[in-house]
Amino acid sequence: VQIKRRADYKPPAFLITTVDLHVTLHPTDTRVISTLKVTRQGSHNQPLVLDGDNLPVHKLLIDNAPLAAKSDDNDGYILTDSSLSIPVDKNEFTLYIETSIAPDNNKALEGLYLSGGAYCTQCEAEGFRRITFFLDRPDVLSVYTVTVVGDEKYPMLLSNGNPVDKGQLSDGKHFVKWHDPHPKPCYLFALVAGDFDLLTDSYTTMSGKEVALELYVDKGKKHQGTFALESLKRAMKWDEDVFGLEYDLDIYMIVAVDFFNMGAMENKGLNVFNSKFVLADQDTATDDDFFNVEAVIAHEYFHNWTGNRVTCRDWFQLSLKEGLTVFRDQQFSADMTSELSNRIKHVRVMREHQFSEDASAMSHPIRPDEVIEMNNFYTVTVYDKGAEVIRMFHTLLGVDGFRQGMDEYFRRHDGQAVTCDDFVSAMQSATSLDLSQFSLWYSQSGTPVISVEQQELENGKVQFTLSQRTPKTSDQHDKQPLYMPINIEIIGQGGELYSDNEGVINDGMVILDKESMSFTVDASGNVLTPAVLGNFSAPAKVDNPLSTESLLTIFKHGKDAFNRWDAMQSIYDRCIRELEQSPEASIDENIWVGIRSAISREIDNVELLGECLVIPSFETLCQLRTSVDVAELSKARTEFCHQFAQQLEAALLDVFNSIESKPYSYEQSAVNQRRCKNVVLAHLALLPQYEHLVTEQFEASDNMTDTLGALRSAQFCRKEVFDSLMAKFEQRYNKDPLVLDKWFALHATQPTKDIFATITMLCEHPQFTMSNPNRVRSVIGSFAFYNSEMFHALDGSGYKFVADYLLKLDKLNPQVAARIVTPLTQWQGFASQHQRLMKEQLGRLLNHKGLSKDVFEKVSKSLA
Ligand code: B3K
Ligand code: ZN
Repeated sequence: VQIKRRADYKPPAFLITTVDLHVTLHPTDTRVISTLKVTRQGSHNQPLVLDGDNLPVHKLLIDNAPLAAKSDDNDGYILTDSSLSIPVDKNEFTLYIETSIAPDNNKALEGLYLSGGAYCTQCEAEGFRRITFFLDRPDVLSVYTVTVVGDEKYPMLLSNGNPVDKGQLSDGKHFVKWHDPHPKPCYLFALVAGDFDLLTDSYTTMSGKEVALELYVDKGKKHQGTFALESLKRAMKWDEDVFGLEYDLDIYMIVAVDFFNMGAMENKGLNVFNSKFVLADQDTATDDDFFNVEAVIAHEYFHNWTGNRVTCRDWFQLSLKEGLTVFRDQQFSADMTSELSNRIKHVRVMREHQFSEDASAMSHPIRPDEVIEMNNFYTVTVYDKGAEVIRMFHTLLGVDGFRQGMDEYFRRHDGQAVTCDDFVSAMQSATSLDLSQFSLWYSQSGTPVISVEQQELENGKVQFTLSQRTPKTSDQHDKQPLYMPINIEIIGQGGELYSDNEGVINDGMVILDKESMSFTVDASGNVLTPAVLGNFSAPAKVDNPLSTESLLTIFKHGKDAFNRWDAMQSIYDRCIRELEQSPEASIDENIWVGIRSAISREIDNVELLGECLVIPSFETLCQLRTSVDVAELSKARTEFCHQFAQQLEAALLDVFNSIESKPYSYEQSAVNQRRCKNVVLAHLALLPQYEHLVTEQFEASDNMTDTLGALRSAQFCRKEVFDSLMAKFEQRYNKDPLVLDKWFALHATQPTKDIFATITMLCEHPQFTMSNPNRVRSVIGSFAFYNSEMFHALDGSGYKFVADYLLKLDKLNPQVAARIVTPLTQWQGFASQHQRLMKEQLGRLLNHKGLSKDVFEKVSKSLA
């Protein structure tokens, strides 16, 4: 295997200015003819070396002159399983290449493949080389003209840009020709052929241009597409309002397919989506699903500017488009739904998944330096931490400064393939702050820890010291101090806010740019509570040893709703720690008193209350501990949940009863109510006397949110109750795989001893197939990521089960296998008995002959 390094970047030796593709579809013999206009860059006499992944050459012409393969007596092309080297001395020429592929045998879902009877493509990051020979790198931009030929079975033949011609062919086939005037890298190429239901609409842009909107879904699913289409229009409007960015083609198409490795793909003018992020109606989609559909539709749309118009120079720069686009979709979602729940949602992702990535052997900066398989770097670090870095620009520059920086970015780089440094430099032009230290966020990996100390001085002064330290990571040992905006509130017992004597706190924010900094506050005898890193103003951990009293003060008086939620989370964490130390302990009555009064005070603020009543997930708790013994931590968490339900029974019941069920609508106030009610139901379900609430909600529900809420709660009820509701659910949704995925996942996350029998049963379910990533993720992925107790069972059976499965899956779909191997590679946080067993399975994987480079990269790093 070959390691690619960011430092080795070289500009392309040739450019391809235009591409003419002619694709005649066939399941096992699709013919691809490409005609490329090639120009040499600079003066050199290197051959033209194209990428091509196991492709044959049927015919090759240079300016119409045939070229044969190299032989002893002629200087022809050299074909390997990954490249095609063409000796040529012209500076400008037309290259004609005929090749062929077999979409029906393509189970890796990269390149051109068949998804449930429709042809579709996925080219990012390096899939175009599985379709035809090309300079498969993002800094080669070309204008595409594509002719798609197919039988009548596929009435819809789509590609990027605008349709310019179509017609019938003599052999019963037909064709459509597409032209995309915007030069693009080949990873944005797409082709789709199939028979779909079509939803159409239109959008008038801010300059009055009419854009046709087309959404293609499986036959019979038309009614489930309206929400996605409405979301698209909201996203188009938002990008005009907030960033002044307008759409640039006459048509915008979205196709939903069932077989897809990730969420969606932003191909120019022709997005291809996992149907999970398109189809939604009240009977089949939860509020979270609706949220995700809107967020992903927006994300892909926003890529049209941040990704397509301005793209990446090389794949190490991925966060240039992904971090920025995630930030944009987060801002959009916050505007469409609610700022608070959005922030909490995204911070949970950081704390559960990004922090664990940083603590593992896959730790990398948001701009990685070394890559074996690029697909392994579509990570929470590049995406979500990347978005947090953009958020810090936004914090530091302010709304207007950020907008100015963005305008400058587009002014300088529209139509180019650029780097993260180019982005920083555009931002730099919009601020008087010096961003050079800040840009360390791009190159330094790891999660910084901010420590807070408080020291009483004479004459009633208190000195606060903030210090930062980034623990070394597997990829980097030496760490430097980062430039961090830190939101801070200094709160007195009665809720009064204090300011500092030195004036380092500005607008509730301090800049920490050294190892440590101090400031003093006149406390005049008062107890002060510092709430630090409000709103998660930097992607860091905080070590702020506060008393329960102080945490309750933050909850009671904090200005920032996020801080209030966070204080509650710390209280729960602290209680769970106590139970870890002494399992028989009962939690201090004062805490229950505090929570009870919090509940009664906030009973009308269902949004905050709902979030505050969520106990931190097992995964989040792991990130706050070292050498986790899974059984011990689970036991303590479960014990805390039981005490929580018992101690707060009356208060929880009050909340439950105060929220009346209304007919379903997806609007924020209703979403908040359902959320809060379902959180409370899950607590009450731990008490046998409330089992009936669960079954009643299940029976009465008119929407998937409440139905699934009831099912989740039923996980805590008697087994008979759970089983019978699950059976009813399966019967009702037997024909809908996307809904069944929820059912699969609930089964796979049950912490029961017979889990392997259950999973085997799930894998034999008529709706299950290993070739569909959504199914695999819902069964095997859910088990590995979220069934911590059984995955980490100390007889090693969970680890072995996952490894066994991955060995089979890897042959079919390496990308998905490499995703699911993640929990196994994150052994660093666990106790030694876990580590040994996890490494044993990683060793088995590593020794396996024919392992994909996707899985190899993660497993070998993990064992290094
Ligand atoms: N850019 C794609 C992700 C491609 C993943 C390739 N393995 C979707 C997105 O981030 O919008
Ligand atoms: Zn993206």
